[in-house]
Amino acid sequence: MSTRYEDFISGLKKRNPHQTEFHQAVEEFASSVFPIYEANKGYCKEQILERLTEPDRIISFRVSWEDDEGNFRANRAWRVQFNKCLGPYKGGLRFHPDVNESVLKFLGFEQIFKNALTGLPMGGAKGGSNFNPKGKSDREVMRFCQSLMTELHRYIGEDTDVPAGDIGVGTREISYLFGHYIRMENRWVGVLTGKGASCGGSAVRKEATGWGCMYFCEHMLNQHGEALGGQRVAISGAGNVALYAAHKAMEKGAKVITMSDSDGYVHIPEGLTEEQWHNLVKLKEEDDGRISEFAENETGVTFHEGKPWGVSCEIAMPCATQNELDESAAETLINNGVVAVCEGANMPCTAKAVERFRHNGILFGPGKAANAGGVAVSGFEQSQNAIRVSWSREEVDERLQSLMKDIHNRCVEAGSREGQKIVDYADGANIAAFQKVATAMHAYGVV
Ligand code: NDP
Ligand code: 2IT
Repeated sequence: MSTRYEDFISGLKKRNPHQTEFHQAVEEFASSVFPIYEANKGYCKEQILERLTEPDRIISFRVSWEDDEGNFRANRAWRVQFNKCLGPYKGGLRFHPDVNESVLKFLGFEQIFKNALTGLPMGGAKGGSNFNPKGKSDREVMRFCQSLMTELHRYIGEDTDVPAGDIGVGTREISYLFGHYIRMENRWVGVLTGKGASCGGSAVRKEATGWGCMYFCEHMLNQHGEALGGQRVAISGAGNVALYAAHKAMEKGAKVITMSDSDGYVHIPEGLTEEQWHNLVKLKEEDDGRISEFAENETGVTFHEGKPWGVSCEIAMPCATQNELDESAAETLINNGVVAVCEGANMPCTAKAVERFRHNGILFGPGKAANAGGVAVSGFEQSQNAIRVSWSREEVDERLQSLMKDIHNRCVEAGSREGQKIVDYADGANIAAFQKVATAMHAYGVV
Protein backbone atom coordinates (compact mmCIF):
# COMPACT_ATOMS: atom_id res chain seq x y z
CA MET A 1 0.00 0.00 0.00
CA SER A 2 1.05 3.60 -0.67
CA THR A 3 2.55 6.18 1.69
CA ARG A 4 -0.75 8.05 1.60
CA TYR A 5 -2.47 4.88 2.89
CA GLU A 6 0.11 4.43 5.65
CA ASP A 7 -0.32 8.10 6.66
CA PHE A 8 -4.10 7.73 6.67
CA ILE A 9 -4.00 4.65 8.93
CA SER A 10 -1.39 6.05 11.29
CA GLY A 11 -3.39 9.30 11.57
CA LEU A 12 -6.54 7.32 12.36
CA LYS A 13 -4.75 5.33 15.07
CA LYS A 14 -3.30 8.49 16.59
CA ARG A 15 -6.68 10.21 16.72
CA ASN A 16 -8.42 7.11 18.13
CA PRO A 17 -5.92 5.53 20.52
CA HIS A 18 -6.62 2.01 21.88
CA GLN A 19 -9.73 1.55 19.73
CA THR A 20 -8.51 -1.69 18.20
CA GLU A 21 -11.86 -2.93 16.84
CA PHE A 22 -12.43 0.42 15.14
CA HIS A 23 -8.92 0.38 13.63
CA GLN A 24 -9.54 -3.17 12.35
CA ALA A 25 -12.83 -2.28 10.65
CA VAL A 26 -11.37 0.83 9.00
CA GLU A 27 -8.23 -0.97 7.82
CA GLU A 28 -10.29 -3.78 6.31
CA PHE A 29 -12.45 -1.26 4.46
CA ALA A 30 -9.71 1.16 3.44
CA SER A 31 -7.46 -1.58 2.07
CA SER A 32 -10.21 -2.37 -0.48
CA VAL A 33 -11.16 1.15 -1.48
CA PHE A 34 -7.86 3.03 -1.25
CA PRO A 35 -6.77 2.41 -4.86
CA ILE A 36 -10.07 3.94 -6.04
CA TYR A 37 -9.78 6.74 -3.53
CA GLU A 38 -6.27 7.67 -4.57
CA ALA A 39 -7.13 7.53 -8.25
CA ASN A 40 -9.90 10.09 -7.69
CA LYS A 41 -8.20 13.41 -7.04
CA GLY A 42 -11.55 15.01 -6.16
CA TYR A 43 -12.16 12.50 -3.34
CA CYS A 44 -8.68 13.08 -1.93
CA LYS A 45 -9.04 16.85 -2.09
CA GLU A 46 -12.42 16.60 -0.37
CA GLN A 47 -10.97 14.31 2.32
CA ILE A 48 -13.83 11.86 1.80
CA LEU A 49 -12.17 8.98 3.67
CA GLU A 50 -10.91 11.18 6.49
CA ARG A 51 -14.42 12.61 6.98
CA LEU A 52 -16.06 9.20 6.57
CA THR A 53 -14.03 7.77 9.46
CA GLU A 54 -15.04 10.55 11.87
CA PRO A 55 -18.55 10.00 13.32
CA ASP A 56 -21.04 12.86 12.91
CA ARG A 57 -21.38 12.69 16.71
CA ILE A 58 -21.18 10.34 19.68
CA ILE A 59 -23.65 10.74 22.51
CA SER A 60 -22.43 9.24 25.76
CA PHE A 61 -24.48 9.12 28.94
CA ARG A 62 -25.05 7.50 32.32
CA VAL A 63 -27.99 5.16 32.86
CA SER A 64 -29.03 4.96 36.50
CA TRP A 65 -31.51 2.29 37.55
CA GLU A 66 -32.64 0.38 40.61
CA ASP A 67 -32.30 -3.40 40.93
CA ASP A 68 -34.83 -5.74 42.58
CA GLU A 69 -33.07 -5.47 45.94
CA GLY A 70 -33.41 -1.68 45.90
CA ASN A 71 -29.71 -1.07 45.13
CA PHE A 72 -28.77 1.95 42.99
CA ARG A 73 -26.97 0.83 39.82
CA ALA A 74 -25.30 2.78 37.00
CA ASN A 75 -24.14 1.84 33.50
CA ARG A 76 -22.63 3.62 30.54
CA ALA A 77 -24.48 4.00 27.26
CA TRP A 78 -23.69 5.51 23.87
CA ARG A 79 -25.22 6.28 20.52
CA VAL A 80 -22.71 6.66 17.70
CA GLN A 81 -24.39 8.58 14.89
CA PHE A 82 -21.82 7.89 12.22
CA ASN A 83 -23.03 9.06 8.84
CA LYS A 84 -26.37 10.27 7.48
CA CYS A 85 -25.56 10.85 3.82
CA LEU A 86 -27.99 8.22 2.58
CA GLY A 87 -30.83 8.61 5.09
CA PRO A 88 -31.74 8.85 8.78
CA TYR A 89 -29.27 7.09 11.09
CA LYS A 90 -30.06 3.40 11.40
CA GLY A 91 -28.47 0.60 13.39
CA GLY A 92 -28.89 -1.61 16.43
CA LEU A 93 -28.36 -1.28 20.17
CA ARG A 94 -26.12 -3.82 21.92
CA PHE A 95 -26.31 -4.67 25.64
CA HIS A 96 -23.22 -6.63 26.66
CA PRO A 97 -20.56 -6.13 29.35
CA ASP A 98 -17.84 -5.84 26.64
CA VAL A 99 -19.50 -2.85 24.96
CA ASN A 100 -17.26 0.22 24.74
CA GLU A 101 -16.74 3.13 22.37
CA SER A 102 -14.35 1.22 20.11
CA VAL A 103 -16.81 -1.65 19.61
CA LEU A 104 -19.69 0.71 18.86
CA LYS A 105 -17.56 2.78 16.46
CA PHE A 106 -16.56 -0.32 14.50
CA LEU A 107 -20.18 -1.43 14.36
CA GLY A 108 -21.43 2.05 13.38
CA PHE A 109 -18.76 2.31 10.69
CA GLU A 110 -19.67 -1.08 9.18
CA GLN A 111 -23.34 -0.15 9.34
CA ILE A 112 -22.84 2.81 6.96
CA PHE A 113 -21.74 0.47 4.17
CA LYS A 114 -24.10 -2.39 5.00
CA ASN A 115 -27.02 0.03 4.82
CA ALA A 116 -25.70 1.49 1.57
CA LEU A 117 -25.61 -2.00 0.04
CA THR A 118 -29.30 -2.56 0.82
CA GLY A 119 -30.22 0.27 -1.57
CA LEU A 120 -32.61 1.64 1.08
CA PRO A 121 -32.39 5.22 2.39
CA MET A 122 -30.54 4.60 5.65
CA GLY A 123 -27.49 6.21 7.26
CA GLY A 124 -25.21 4.36 9.67
CA ALA A 125 -25.31 4.29 13.48
CA LYS A 126 -24.91 1.96 16.45
CA GLY A 127 -25.46 2.22 20.16
CA GLY A 128 -25.65 0.26 23.34
CA SER A 129 -24.52 -0.15 26.88
CA ASN A 130 -22.18 -2.22 29.02
CA PHE A 131 -25.30 -3.42 30.87
CA ASN A 132 -25.45 -7.23 31.14
CA PRO A 133 -29.03 -8.47 30.71
CA LYS A 134 -28.02 -12.02 31.76
CA GLY A 135 -29.44 -12.99 35.12
CA LYS A 136 -31.58 -9.84 35.36
CA SER A 137 -35.31 -10.06 36.02
CA ASP A 138 -37.82 -8.72 33.47
CA ARG A 139 -38.54 -5.82 35.83
CA GLU A 140 -34.85 -4.93 36.10
CA VAL A 141 -34.49 -5.00 32.31
CA MET A 142 -37.62 -2.83 32.03
CA ARG A 143 -36.31 -0.25 34.51
CA PHE A 144 -32.94 -0.17 32.74
CA CYS A 145 -34.56 0.27 29.29
CA GLN A 146 -36.85 3.03 30.54
CA SER A 147 -33.97 4.89 32.12
CA LEU A 148 -31.86 4.55 28.97
CA MET A 149 -34.71 5.81 26.79
CA THR A 150 -35.33 8.78 29.12
CA GLU A 151 -32.01 10.12 27.85
CA LEU A 152 -31.85 8.60 24.35
CA HIS A 153 -35.26 9.92 23.25
CA ARG A 154 -33.84 13.44 22.82
CA TYR A 155 -31.55 12.26 20.03
CA ILE A 156 -33.69 9.86 18.00
CA GLY A 157 -36.82 10.11 15.85
CA GLU A 158 -38.47 8.42 12.89
CA ASP A 159 -36.68 10.80 10.48
CA THR A 160 -33.54 11.31 12.58
CA ASP A 161 -32.25 8.04 14.01
CA VAL A 162 -34.03 4.68 14.25
CA PRO A 163 -32.37 2.14 16.59
CA ALA A 164 -33.09 -1.61 16.64
CA GLY A 165 -31.74 -4.74 18.36
CA ASP A 166 -28.37 -6.47 18.39
CA ILE A 167 -26.60 -8.71 20.94
CA GLY A 168 -28.61 -8.72 24.17
CA VAL A 169 -31.41 -6.60 22.69
CA GLY A 170 -34.38 -8.56 21.36
CA THR A 171 -38.14 -8.09 21.21
CA ARG A 172 -38.47 -7.77 25.01
CA GLU A 173 -35.97 -4.90 25.25
CA ILE A 174 -37.27 -3.14 22.12
CA SER A 175 -40.81 -3.31 23.54
CA TYR A 176 -39.76 -1.69 26.82
CA LEU A 177 -37.75 0.97 24.97
CA PHE A 178 -40.54 1.69 22.50
CA GLY A 179 -43.28 1.76 25.15
CA HIS A 180 -41.33 4.38 27.08
CA TYR A 181 -40.61 6.46 23.96
CA ILE A 182 -44.25 6.71 22.88
CA ARG A 183 -45.26 7.51 26.44
CA MET A 184 -42.77 10.37 26.70
CA GLU A 185 -43.38 11.76 23.21
CA ASN A 186 -47.13 11.12 23.12
CA ARG A 187 -46.78 10.07 19.46
CA TRP A 188 -46.83 6.64 17.86
CA VAL A 189 -44.08 6.61 15.23
CA GLY A 190 -41.75 3.92 13.92
CA VAL A 191 -38.78 5.18 15.93
CA LEU A 192 -37.48 1.69 16.71
CA THR A 193 -37.52 -1.47 14.61
CA GLY A 194 -37.62 -5.08 15.69
CA LYS A 195 -40.86 -4.44 17.54
CA GLY A 196 -43.15 -7.38 18.35
CA ALA A 197 -45.99 -8.22 15.97
CA SER A 198 -48.55 -6.70 18.35
CA CYS A 199 -46.59 -3.44 18.67
CA GLY A 200 -46.21 -2.54 14.99
CA GLY A 201 -43.29 -4.82 14.14
CA SER A 202 -42.71 -6.31 10.70
CA ALA A 203 -43.29 -9.92 9.76
CA VAL A 204 -40.00 -11.79 9.25
CA ARG A 205 -37.82 -9.23 11.13
CA LYS A 206 -36.83 -11.85 13.69
CA GLU A 207 -35.85 -14.33 10.99
CA ALA A 208 -34.41 -11.78 8.54
CA THR A 209 -30.71 -11.73 9.39
CA GLY A 210 -30.27 -15.51 9.53
CA TRP A 211 -32.48 -16.20 6.53
CA GLY A 212 -30.81 -13.42 4.55
CA CYS A 213 -27.37 -14.81 5.36
CA MET A 214 -28.36 -18.22 4.02
CA TYR A 215 -29.85 -16.63 0.87
CA PHE A 216 -26.55 -14.82 0.35
CA CYS A 217 -24.58 -18.03 0.87
CA GLU A 218 -26.74 -19.83 -1.68
CA HIS A 219 -26.11 -17.08 -4.25
CA MET A 220 -22.36 -17.32 -3.65
CA LEU A 221 -22.46 -21.08 -4.25
CA ASN A 222 -24.65 -20.75 -7.35
CA GLN A 223 -22.38 -18.04 -8.78
CA HIS A 224 -19.52 -20.55 -8.57
CA GLY A 225 -21.39 -23.48 -10.06
CA GLU A 226 -22.46 -25.17 -6.81
CA ALA A 227 -25.86 -25.78 -5.25
CA LEU A 228 -26.93 -25.51 -1.62
CA GLY A 229 -28.07 -28.83 -0.12
CA GLY A 230 -26.27 -31.71 1.54
CA GLN A 231 -23.40 -29.59 2.93
CA ARG A 232 -22.46 -29.74 6.60
CA VAL A 233 -22.86 -26.28 8.13
CA ALA A 234 -20.96 -25.26 11.27
CA ILE A 235 -22.71 -22.34 12.98
CA SER A 236 -21.54 -20.41 16.03
CA GLY A 237 -23.96 -18.66 18.36
CA ALA A 238 -27.45 -19.68 19.39
CA GLY A 239 -29.07 -16.26 19.36
CA ASN A 240 -31.29 -14.44 16.94
CA VAL A 241 -29.01 -14.67 13.90
CA ALA A 242 -27.70 -18.22 14.49
CA LEU A 243 -31.08 -19.85 15.16
CA TYR A 244 -32.72 -18.59 11.98
CA ALA A 245 -29.64 -19.16 9.81
CA ALA A 246 -29.75 -22.75 11.06
CA HIS A 247 -33.42 -23.17 10.24
CA LYS A 248 -33.06 -21.82 6.72
CA ALA A 249 -30.03 -24.08 6.16
CA MET A 250 -32.12 -27.09 7.23
CA GLU A 251 -34.98 -26.02 4.98
CA LYS A 252 -32.53 -25.88 2.07
CA GLY A 253 -31.39 -29.46 2.76
CA ALA A 254 -28.08 -28.69 4.47
CA LYS A 255 -27.01 -30.33 7.76
CA VAL A 256 -26.47 -28.06 10.76
CA ILE A 257 -23.76 -29.77 12.78
CA THR A 258 -22.80 -27.16 15.39
CA MET A 259 -24.33 -24.32 17.43
CA SER A 260 -22.68 -22.49 20.34
CA ASP A 261 -22.82 -19.89 23.10
CA SER A 262 -20.11 -18.29 25.20
CA ASP A 263 -19.69 -21.48 27.26
CA GLY A 264 -18.87 -23.79 24.32
CA TYR A 265 -20.45 -25.57 21.37
CA VAL A 266 -22.64 -28.56 20.65
CA HIS A 267 -21.77 -31.08 17.96
CA ILE A 268 -24.62 -32.81 16.14
CA PRO A 269 -22.91 -35.17 13.63
CA GLU A 270 -26.23 -36.26 12.06
CA GLY A 271 -27.49 -32.68 11.77
CA LEU A 272 -30.08 -30.80 13.80
CA THR A 273 -33.61 -32.17 13.37
CA GLU A 274 -36.71 -29.98 13.11
CA GLU A 275 -37.82 -31.10 16.58
CA GLN A 276 -34.40 -30.38 18.09
CA TRP A 277 -34.38 -26.94 16.48
CA HIS A 278 -37.73 -26.10 18.12
CA ASN A 279 -36.41 -27.36 21.47
CA LEU A 280 -33.33 -25.18 21.08
CA VAL A 281 -35.43 -22.11 20.24
CA LYS A 282 -37.54 -22.73 23.35
CA LEU A 283 -34.42 -23.22 25.50
CA LYS A 284 -32.81 -20.01 24.23
CA GLU A 285 -35.78 -17.70 23.62
CA GLU A 286 -38.09 -18.73 26.48
CA ASP A 287 -36.05 -20.46 29.18
CA ASP A 288 -32.82 -18.41 28.93
CA GLY A 289 -30.91 -21.74 28.99
CA ARG A 290 -27.33 -22.65 28.14
CA ILE A 291 -26.22 -24.65 25.10
CA SER A 292 -24.72 -27.32 27.40
CA GLU A 293 -28.26 -28.07 28.66
CA PHE A 294 -29.30 -28.75 25.07
CA ALA A 295 -26.69 -31.52 24.87
CA GLU A 296 -27.93 -32.95 28.19
CA ASN A 297 -31.52 -33.09 26.93
CA GLU A 298 -31.02 -34.45 23.38
CA THR A 299 -29.65 -37.68 21.97
CA GLY A 300 -26.87 -37.52 19.37
CA VAL A 301 -25.68 -34.14 20.68
CA THR A 302 -22.43 -33.60 22.59
CA PHE A 303 -21.16 -30.47 24.37
CA HIS A 304 -17.56 -29.26 24.07
CA GLU A 305 -15.72 -26.27 25.45
CA GLY A 306 -14.22 -23.76 23.01
CA LYS A 307 -15.30 -22.78 19.52
CA PRO A 308 -16.81 -25.02 16.85
CA TRP A 309 -14.24 -24.40 14.08
CA GLY A 310 -12.37 -27.68 14.59
CA VAL A 311 -15.39 -29.63 13.36
CA SER A 312 -15.08 -30.63 9.72
CA CYS A 313 -17.66 -28.83 7.51
CA GLU A 314 -18.24 -27.45 4.02
CA ILE A 315 -19.89 -24.18 5.16
CA ALA A 316 -18.92 -22.12 8.21
CA MET A 317 -21.23 -19.41 9.53
CA PRO A 318 -19.91 -17.40 12.44
CA CYS A 319 -23.05 -15.83 13.96
CA ALA A 320 -22.00 -14.86 17.51
CA THR A 321 -19.60 -11.93 17.88
CA GLN A 322 -16.52 -10.07 16.58
CA ASN A 323 -13.15 -11.82 16.20
CA GLU A 324 -14.51 -15.24 17.13
CA LEU A 325 -12.76 -16.96 14.19
CA ASP A 326 -9.00 -16.39 14.10
CA GLU A 327 -6.18 -17.35 11.75
CA SER A 328 -5.58 -20.77 13.28
CA ALA A 329 -9.31 -21.58 13.13
CA ALA A 330 -9.30 -20.48 9.48
CA GLU A 331 -6.34 -22.76 8.81
CA THR A 332 -8.16 -25.71 10.39
CA LEU A 333 -11.34 -25.02 8.42
CA ILE A 334 -9.36 -24.84 5.16
CA ASN A 335 -7.50 -28.08 5.94
CA ASN A 336 -10.84 -29.75 6.66
CA GLY A 337 -12.19 -28.73 3.24
CA VAL A 338 -14.41 -25.72 3.94
CA VAL A 339 -15.90 -24.31 0.73
CA ALA A 340 -17.71 -21.18 1.92
CA VAL A 341 -17.55 -18.91 4.96
CA CYS A 342 -20.46 -16.53 5.41
CA GLU A 343 -20.47 -13.95 8.22
CA GLY A 344 -23.78 -13.75 10.09
CA ALA A 345 -22.14 -11.71 12.85
CA ASN A 346 -20.36 -8.39 12.39
CA MET A 347 -16.60 -8.83 11.82
CA PRO A 348 -16.49 -12.35 13.34
CA CYS A 349 -13.35 -13.24 11.35
CA THR A 350 -10.05 -11.61 12.26
CA ALA A 351 -8.15 -9.81 9.49
CA LYS A 352 -5.66 -12.68 9.25
CA ALA A 353 -8.45 -15.27 9.01
CA VAL A 354 -10.04 -13.33 6.14
CA GLU A 355 -6.67 -13.13 4.40
CA ARG A 356 -6.35 -16.93 4.64
CA PHE A 357 -9.78 -17.52 3.12
CA ARG A 358 -9.20 -15.05 0.30
CA HIS A 359 -5.84 -16.54 -0.61
CA ASN A 360 -7.05 -20.12 -0.51
CA GLY A 361 -9.95 -19.82 -2.92
CA ILE A 362 -12.63 -20.03 -0.21
CA LEU A 363 -15.89 -18.22 -0.93
CA PHE A 364 -16.04 -15.50 1.71
CA GLY A 365 -19.24 -13.51 2.36
CA PRO A 366 -18.37 -10.44 4.48
CA GLY A 367 -20.84 -9.45 7.22
CA LYS A 368 -21.70 -6.07 5.74
CA ALA A 369 -23.18 -7.89 2.74
CA ALA A 370 -24.18 -11.31 4.12
CA ASN A 371 -25.96 -10.13 7.28
CA ALA A 372 -27.68 -7.09 5.76
CA GLY A 373 -31.05 -8.88 5.68
CA GLY A 374 -31.81 -7.80 9.26
CA VAL A 375 -31.40 -4.09 8.71
CA ALA A 376 -33.15 -4.42 5.34
CA VAL A 377 -36.30 -5.77 6.97
CA SER A 378 -35.90 -3.02 9.59
CA GLY A 379 -36.08 -0.63 6.64
CA PHE A 380 -39.25 -2.39 5.50
CA GLU A 381 -40.63 -2.00 9.03
CA GLN A 382 -39.99 1.76 8.85
CA SER A 383 -41.84 1.95 5.52
CA GLN A 384 -44.80 -0.07 6.82
CA ASN A 385 -45.04 2.10 9.95
CA ALA A 386 -44.83 5.30 7.92
CA ILE A 387 -47.66 4.34 5.59
CA ARG A 388 -49.63 2.51 8.31
CA VAL A 389 -49.78 -0.91 6.65
CA SER A 390 -48.59 -4.44 7.49
CA TRP A 391 -47.20 -6.65 4.78
CA SER A 392 -47.69 -10.42 4.94
CA ARG A 393 -44.86 -12.84 5.75
CA GLU A 394 -44.80 -13.92 2.11
CA GLU A 395 -44.50 -10.36 0.86
CA VAL A 396 -41.69 -9.43 3.27
CA ASP A 397 -39.80 -12.65 2.54
CA GLU A 398 -40.10 -12.06 -1.19
CA ARG A 399 -38.72 -8.54 -0.79
CA LEU A 400 -35.92 -9.87 1.44
CA GLN A 401 -34.94 -12.51 -1.11
CA SER A 402 -34.89 -10.04 -3.93
CA LEU A 403 -32.84 -7.55 -1.88
CA MET A 404 -30.25 -10.20 -0.88
CA LYS A 405 -29.91 -11.16 -4.52
CA ASP A 406 -29.32 -7.50 -5.44
CA ILE A 407 -26.65 -7.15 -2.75
CA HIS A 408 -24.98 -10.31 -4.00
CA ASN A 409 -24.98 -9.00 -7.54
CA ARG A 410 -23.58 -5.62 -6.48
CA CYS A 411 -20.69 -7.48 -4.81
CA VAL A 412 -20.12 -9.61 -7.92
CA GLU A 413 -20.05 -6.55 -10.15
CA ALA A 414 -17.51 -4.70 -8.02
CA GLY A 415 -15.55 -7.76 -6.84
CA SER A 416 -14.93 -9.74 -10.06
CA ARG A 417 -11.39 -9.67 -11.40
CA GLU A 418 -10.19 -10.69 -14.84
CA GLY A 419 -8.58 -14.13 -14.69
CA GLN A 420 -9.87 -14.89 -11.17
CA LYS A 421 -12.41 -17.68 -10.81
CA ILE A 422 -13.52 -16.66 -7.33
CA VAL A 423 -15.37 -13.40 -6.75
CA ASP A 424 -13.73 -11.23 -4.07
CA TYR A 425 -16.89 -10.44 -2.09
CA ALA A 426 -15.02 -8.52 0.61
CA ASP A 427 -13.56 -6.08 -1.95
CA GLY A 428 -16.82 -6.05 -3.89
CA ALA A 429 -18.95 -5.10 -0.87
CA ASN A 430 -16.53 -2.37 0.24
CA ILE A 431 -16.13 -0.87 -3.22
CA ALA A 432 -19.83 -0.92 -4.16
CA ALA A 433 -20.80 0.67 -0.83
CA PHE A 434 -18.01 3.23 -0.91
CA GLN A 435 -18.96 4.41 -4.39
CA LYS A 436 -22.51 5.05 -3.23
CA VAL A 437 -21.59 6.90 -0.02
CA ALA A 438 -18.71 8.86 -1.59
CA THR A 439 -20.92 10.05 -4.46
CA ALA A 440 -23.42 11.47 -1.96
CA MET A 441 -20.71 13.07 0.21
CA HIS A 442 -19.17 14.68 -2.85
CA ALA A 443 -22.57 16.05 -3.92
CA TYR A 444 -23.22 17.62 -0.51
CA GLY A 445 -20.03 19.72 -0.57
CA VAL A 446 -18.34 20.77 2.66
CA VAL A 447 -20.51 19.13 5.34
P1 NDP B 1 -28.05 -12.53 20.41
O1 NDP B 1 -27.84 -11.77 21.67
O2 NDP B 1 -29.41 -12.96 20.03
O3 NDP B 1 -27.12 -13.83 20.39
C1 NDP B 1 -25.75 -13.73 20.51
C2 NDP B 1 -25.15 -15.13 20.52
O4 NDP B 1 -23.74 -15.03 20.43
C3 NDP B 1 -25.44 -15.88 21.82
O5 NDP B 1 -25.49 -17.25 21.56
C4 NDP B 1 -24.23 -15.53 22.67
O6 NDP B 1 -23.93 -16.46 23.68
C5 NDP B 1 -23.13 -15.50 21.62
N1 NDP B 1 -22.09 -14.57 22.05
C6 NDP B 1 -22.22 -13.24 22.27
N2 NDP B 1 -21.06 -12.72 22.69
C7 NDP B 1 -20.20 -13.74 22.73
C8 NDP B 1 -18.83 -13.82 23.07
N3 NDP B 1 -18.13 -12.74 23.48
N4 NDP B 1 -18.22 -15.05 22.97
C9 NDP B 1 -18.93 -16.14 22.58
N5 NDP B 1 -20.23 -16.10 22.24
C10 NDP B 1 -20.84 -14.92 22.32
O7 NDP B 1 -27.41 -11.62 19.26
P2 NDP B 1 -27.67 -11.65 17.67
O8 NDP B 1 -27.88 -13.04 17.23
O9 NDP B 1 -28.66 -10.63 17.37
O10 NDP B 1 -26.27 -11.11 17.13
C11 NDP B 1 -25.19 -11.98 16.79
C12 NDP B 1 -24.25 -11.26 15.85
O11 NDP B 1 -24.96 -10.90 14.65
C13 NDP B 1 -23.65 -9.97 16.37
O12 NDP B 1 -22.35 -9.81 15.82
C14 NDP B 1 -24.54 -8.89 15.78
O13 NDP B 1 -23.91 -7.65 15.68
C15 NDP B 1 -24.81 -9.49 14.41
N6 NDP B 1 -26.00 -9.03 13.69
C16 NDP B 1 -27.23 -9.04 14.29
C17 NDP B 1 -28.33 -8.61 13.58
C18 NDP B 1 -29.70 -8.68 14.15
O14 NDP B 1 -30.64 -8.32 13.43
N7 NDP B 1 -29.90 -9.13 15.38
C19 NDP B 1 -28.21 -8.09 12.22
C20 NDP B 1 -26.88 -8.20 11.66
C21 NDP B 1 -25.83 -8.64 12.40
P3 NDP B 1 -24.21 -16.11 25.22
O15 NDP B 1 -25.70 -16.21 25.38
O16 NDP B 1 -23.46 -17.13 25.99
O17 NDP B 1 -23.69 -14.71 25.45
O1 2IT C 1 -25.90 -5.18 12.76
C1 2IT C 1 -27.05 -4.96 12.32
O2 2IT C 1 -27.26 -4.78 11.11
C2 2IT C 1 -28.18 -4.97 13.25
N1 2IT C 1 -27.96 -5.24 14.44
C3 2IT C 1 -29.55 -4.63 12.78
C4 2IT C 1 -29.73 -3.15 12.69
C5 2IT C 1 -31.14 -2.69 12.40
O3 2IT C 1 -31.31 -1.46 12.41
O4 2IT C 1 -32.03 -3.50 12.17
